[in-house]
Amino acid sequence: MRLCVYALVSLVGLASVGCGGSSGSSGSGGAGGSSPTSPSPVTTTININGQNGAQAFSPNPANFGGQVVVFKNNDNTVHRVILNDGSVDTGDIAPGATSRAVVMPGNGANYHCTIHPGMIGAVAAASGGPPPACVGDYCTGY
Ligand SMILES: [Cu+2]
Repeated sequence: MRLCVYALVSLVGLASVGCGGSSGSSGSGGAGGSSPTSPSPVTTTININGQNGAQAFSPNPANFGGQVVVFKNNDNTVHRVILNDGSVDTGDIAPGATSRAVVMPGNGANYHCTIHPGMIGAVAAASGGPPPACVGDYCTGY
């Protein structure tokens, strides 16, 4: 029994030495590999402040440096942001929550809240140019 335990301990010890070496290198490789290889994306936060038409979102229009946007719901009710062309949908954003990161079109976009269609906003082009002209529904806030 003691021999078995000793054998197990020594095996575990050997295994852990082996694992320690491999996991240490893979761990540092994973951590070190992900940060230098992928440049940290610029993420713009757009705050949801309530059902105030074109003032529902801030900043509006938003200038986003890297096309990646998150929506932070500062209101006390659920909102759901969708691009007017339907190409990006944040899903429900609970009060106090922040949406998943969504990638905006490079030429900017107009969006609205599917739950409160009077909440409208726009994001500027990645170049810093103005947002595209809003056409169709969801262009006039209330
Ligand atoms: Cu809403």
